This record gives sequence, C-alpha cells and structure tokens, in this order.
Amino acid sequence: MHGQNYSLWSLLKHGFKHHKTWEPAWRRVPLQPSYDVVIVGGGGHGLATAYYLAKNHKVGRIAVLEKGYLGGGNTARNTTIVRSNYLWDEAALLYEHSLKLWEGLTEDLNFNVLFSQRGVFNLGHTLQDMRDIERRVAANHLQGIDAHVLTAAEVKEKIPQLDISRSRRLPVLGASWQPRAGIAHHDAVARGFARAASRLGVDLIEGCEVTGMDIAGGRIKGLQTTQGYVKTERVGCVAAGHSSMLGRMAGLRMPLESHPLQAFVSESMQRVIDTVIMSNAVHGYLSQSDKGELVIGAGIDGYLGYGQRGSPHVIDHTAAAIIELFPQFSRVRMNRQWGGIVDVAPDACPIIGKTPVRGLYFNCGWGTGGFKATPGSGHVFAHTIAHDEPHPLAAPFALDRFTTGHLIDEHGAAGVAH
Ligand code: FAD
Ligand code: PYC
Repeated sequence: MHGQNYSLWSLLKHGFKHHKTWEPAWRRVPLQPSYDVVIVGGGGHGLATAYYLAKNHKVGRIAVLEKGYLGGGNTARNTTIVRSNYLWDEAALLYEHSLKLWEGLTEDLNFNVLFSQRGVFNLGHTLQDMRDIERRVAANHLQGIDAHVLTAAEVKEKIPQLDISRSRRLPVLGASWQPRAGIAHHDAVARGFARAASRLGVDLIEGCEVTGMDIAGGRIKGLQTTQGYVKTERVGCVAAGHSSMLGRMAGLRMPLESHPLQAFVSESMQRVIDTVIMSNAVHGYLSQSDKGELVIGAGIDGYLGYGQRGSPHVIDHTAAAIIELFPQFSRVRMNRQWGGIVDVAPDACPIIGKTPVRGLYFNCGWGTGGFKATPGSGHVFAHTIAHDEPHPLAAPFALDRFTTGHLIDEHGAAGVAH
C-alpha cells in the first residue's frame, strides 16, 4: 500500500530523473489530541466515509484510526465482485447507489480503481433456483436495475467453457445476468480513497487500535487507543468482523455473528474467463483477475470465529464445485488460500446509523457482500454522521429494526451461500 505515485504525462514531460513533483501516497501525521469526527477502521468503508465527509460535509477535523495497515482487513481479502441485483427495494436501491458511484469512481478519486463491468452470472440449477431468479430479475426491472434471465443455451453462448450437460449432479438450467456488474481492484480502492481523503486534510493513522470508549451522560466523549487518548464527540465505527467487539466497548450487544469466509487463487494464466460466474447451489464462484489468476470464493463457514483461515472441508467443497462447472480447471495449480472475518446480521443486511449512545454511529453487518457497497456505504454513512440523521437510503438499515421487527431478509440474494 505504501509508495509514491506520479502521472505518466508528467514523467514523459520531465523524465524519471528530474521529476520534482513526487506525491507521497498520503500524508504521514501523528495522532492529534482531539478531532471533530473519528472513524474507527481504515478499510474501504472507513476510508470512503472519511473521504465523503471531507468532500461533501463541513464537519471540521477528521481522523481514521486503523489498528493494522490501511485496507488490510476484509478489503484486502475479498474477491471484489460488484453488482446490485438484490431482491428487496431497500437493499437493491442502496447497492445500485453504490454501483452508480463505482461507475464514476476512477475519475472522482483521480485514481484508477480498475473497475471492470464484465457482467455477473448467478447460475440456477433447480426449478426453484430458476423461479427465484425470475422473481429477482422482475424485481430488479421494477427497481430500474439491469437484469436478464438466460436459458442454459444462452449462458453457454456467453461462457463456452461452462459445462451445462444434463448429466451433471446439479445441471445448469439457466442464470440471471447483470451486464453492468463486474469487479474492481481491492487495493486500488482502499488506496484511492486514502489518497483522496488525505488530500482533503483527513489524518490517516495506522497501527492505532481503539481499546476503549469514554462515554458520559449517554454521549461519546473520547476514545482510548494504543497511541493515547483522543477527545472527540462524533465517532463512526466501521470495523467489519470486529464490530461486536467495538460495540461491547460501548456497552452495546450488536446483533451480529462473526464467521470466516474463504477464497483462493490459481497460478496466472492467459485469459480464459472474461466475466464473473456465481453459484449458491454448488457453493462456489469464479472470475479471472487482470494478473490472470482464477479468483475462487467459497460459501461461509458454519461456525463462529476470528481465525482468518476457515475450515479445510469448506474449501474442498468449493474446489469440487468449481471443477463440476469447469472440468478443465481440475489441472490448474492453486497458489494461495486465505480467510477473512465477516459480520453477518440475522437478515443478511447491513446496520447503518445511530446507536443509543449520542454521537456514536455504526456501519457494519455487510457480511459476505460489503466490497461492492464501499463507495455507497461511505457516502450514506458520511451523510448520516454529518446530519445526525440517516441518509434516506440508509434509514431502513437502522439498528432499531431488530426491536421494531422491520427486518429485510436478503439471504436469497446474498451471492454467497450462508
Ligand atoms: P475491513 O476492510 O475489514 O475494514 C475494517 C477495518 O477495521 C480493518 O482494517 C480492521 O483492522 C479495523 N479495525 C477493527 N477493529 C479495530 C479497532 N478496535 N481499532 C482500529 N481499527 C480496527 N464483498 C463483495 O461485495 N464482493 C465480494 O466478492 C466479496 N468477497 C469476499 C470474499 C472473502 C473471502 C471475504 C472475507 C469477504 C468478501 N466480501 C465481498 C465482503 C467484503 O470483503 C466486506 O464486506 C468489506 O470488505 C468490508 O469492508 P470494511 O471496510 O467494512 O472492512
Ligand atoms: O455479494 O456478490 C457478492 C459476493 C461475491 C462473493 C462474495 N460476496
């Protein structure tokens, strides 16, 4: 993540040797004793929140506190699928808001986030899968989201490598297809938001873990950190799988479970797959990175935990599923496997908004699907913190839905089996 950047144009103009305008990736600054707003968690969502706060709202001095290095959590570990084809209006409109921001993000940040709209296929293997696909695509049309139902033959035309033979254990009967969906580069997204936020004056503090919260009279007053005490009256927590631990510091029991979720990549190969293929029924999904690696993701581990690796049987199952869809990949060598910790809410939807503690806001519960939401999540969370009122798109995702009962069940459209 560290290093320096320069434009090709200025290099051509001035040459490498005499180049005078090297711009550091972001400003290195020490933690200050007080800030107007502190964001806890320097993943994509935290950095995006800080960027949109600084860009769109006048809230004074902002810091992002990150216990490790910027973008080193789930942002670094995910398989980068971006899409908005969710079922329910609340979720679909939020993810579509995000997808629209993705479409202009490289220009907005002046940093190439390598967003590639190569389309996403969600395969159906049973009659019930196909009924669910038809229902979701019909909902997407009403929401103004691009979506198509394809037959098996139409899928085969677009992905000739896919085995659609009826003799398969779970034959492909068809798919939903979102052409505007795709992938982006995980590190570039974190880096782009970090640089742009830093340029707007946000302090980005790495190696700074929040260890306690100072709350008096029902209001947040400051944070204890491994680099000392910080005074602040507005705190946004964006800590993904570690959100329940931050909640506990504020005396809140968050309705979240932390689960391992795994992925693995192959050796680099020539381009063989130019789209994204997902299947919840066989528990695997696949794309190919710009480096040529097959990027393969698994279903969620059933048990709870914080070990960033996951169970071997889950990844075995996924390898089998991918070989079932693409028998020719059985000979490809795999290079790396890893896990991240995702925070899953009971209705598979995020929690965005205020808490019972005044000035303390949470943005979490994105589970297996938060990468695609990075710009949208930061955008609506920044608004929520700045106005002390939920952004209209964030309002349905308030924490109090677990007491009012206004849950939004997105398990079916989560993209990853859980
Ligand atoms: P993170 O990037 O995890 O950032 C949170 C940060 O908070 C971390 O850097 C952490 O160090 C920091 N932190 C935690 N506690 C503290 C503390 N006390 N003090 C200071 N800092 C703290 N989503 C998709 O949309 N598409 C996908 O294809 C996809 N694939 C995935 C594949 C895998 C294997 C995994 C694990 C996840 C996947 N996801 C996907 C989900 C996605 O990665 C997450 O929802 C998203 O990255 C969350 O972003 P974030 O910025 O909230 O979290
Ligand atoms: O939500 O699309 C998704 C997704 C893909 C892989 C993990 N999550």
